[in-house]
Amino acid sequence: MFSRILIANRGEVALRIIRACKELGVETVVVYSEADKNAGYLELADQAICIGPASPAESYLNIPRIISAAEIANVEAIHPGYGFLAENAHFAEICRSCKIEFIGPTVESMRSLGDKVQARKIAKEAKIQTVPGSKDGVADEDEAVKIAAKIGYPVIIKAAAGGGGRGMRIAHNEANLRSSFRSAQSEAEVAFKDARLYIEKYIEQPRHVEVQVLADNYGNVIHLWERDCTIQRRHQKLIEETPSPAIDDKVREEICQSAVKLAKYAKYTNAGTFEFLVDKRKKFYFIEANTRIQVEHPITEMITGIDLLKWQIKIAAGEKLDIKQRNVKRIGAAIECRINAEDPEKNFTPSPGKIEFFIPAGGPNIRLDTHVYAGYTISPYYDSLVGKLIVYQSDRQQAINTMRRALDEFRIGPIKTTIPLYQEIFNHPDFIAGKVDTGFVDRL
Ligand code: MV4
Repeated sequence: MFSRILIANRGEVALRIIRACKELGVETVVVYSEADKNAGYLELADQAICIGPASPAESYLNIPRIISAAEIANVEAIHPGYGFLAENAHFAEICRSCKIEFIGPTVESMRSLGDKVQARKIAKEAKIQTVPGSKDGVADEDEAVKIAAKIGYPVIIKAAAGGGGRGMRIAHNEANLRSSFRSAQSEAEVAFKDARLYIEKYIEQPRHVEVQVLADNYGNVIHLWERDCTIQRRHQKLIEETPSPAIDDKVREEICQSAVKLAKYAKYTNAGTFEFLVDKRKKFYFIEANTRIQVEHPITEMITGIDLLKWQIKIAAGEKLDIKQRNVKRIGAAIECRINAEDPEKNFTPSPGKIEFFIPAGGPNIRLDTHVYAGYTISPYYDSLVGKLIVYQSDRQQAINTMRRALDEFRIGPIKTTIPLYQEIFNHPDFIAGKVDTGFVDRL
């Protein structure tokens, strides 16, 4: 096992990594920006190194500064958390060329699966169902029109380097497709410096179901069941739950086996997630892979009893995955609400500032992953995640009841949070019935 690692991240995930390391007996070095200098979790790390100003480009995204901190602190590995540099293959390559282990998959996996056109190709080769669409990238409008004529409208244009819905367009006819293609291309070029696009048949009112996997360096791959992340707004997930209320055990087994097959075919290592869309007829299609630990990982931990962060670090340190698939049990149901410092009454405008009162939810079956407390100031420089409220119960209905109680207990102010929105959702008949699609929050 490593004796010391560096955490190249901030906020709740930095704290989550510190917690895993404490239990593993690994020393932690956390880097921070000037905006985070008073953050409480800095006290819990063995060492904290300021790497620059608030602006991510000058701190959490600044590779030379992070590598310098790692060299000075003499760490054996870097954990990137999620966001920032977590899926940056160039960063992983630099870490490894400096003889610092990057806690994540190989550079090759990050490059191939990080490119969505490439990921689609790999999935097809592995005989995993993908959404009908272009075989490769689409060079120009005319080619897009040809493919759309073949698969039928509506189609969705996506960026090969895509993320967060940028460069994504839905087209209902040829004229529509031509103009959307051009605007998607320039958007992708600006956002990712990569204008490559591909197209897929547009799946109406899909559900987003993703499968968690763990894979070691010796070819052992297991899945840890699925998470349903259908409740989103503008491509930001709000609520995640497991098991998915949208699929039965037969589909669950098939989708989880597909993820394992794909991970094995791609020679994937470390923790990863394979995302699928599920249509109204319960057919599922692979859409993309996430080569990082995800925000919503705790719900999987709660139903399986497996600590994903600890396994991520153990695998990176070269340990063998000693959990057999048949021993990955699934007990009950878990739900997570991402509590954001945003005002749901004012179109989710960010609500940064000092937290004057903070009364956490507690009691049986509740987990609260947060780095904040009364007196903490939410910075306007970073995402507005205040914490993740997670409940686990014997079944979905009990979990909903526990979440309602937790949301009722949880008091944060005077900053605005998304708690009132969740109170509404957890009393909404469609959510309670598990009958929602990706348009649910917008309609609400
Ligand atoms: C789609 C789709 C419909 N058909 N692909 C959105 C983010 C990206 N990860 C994939 N996304 C979608 N891809 C096809 N072929 C609809 C979406 C989509 C979506 C997916 C899951 C959850 C919320 C969503 C909100 C809007 C669009």
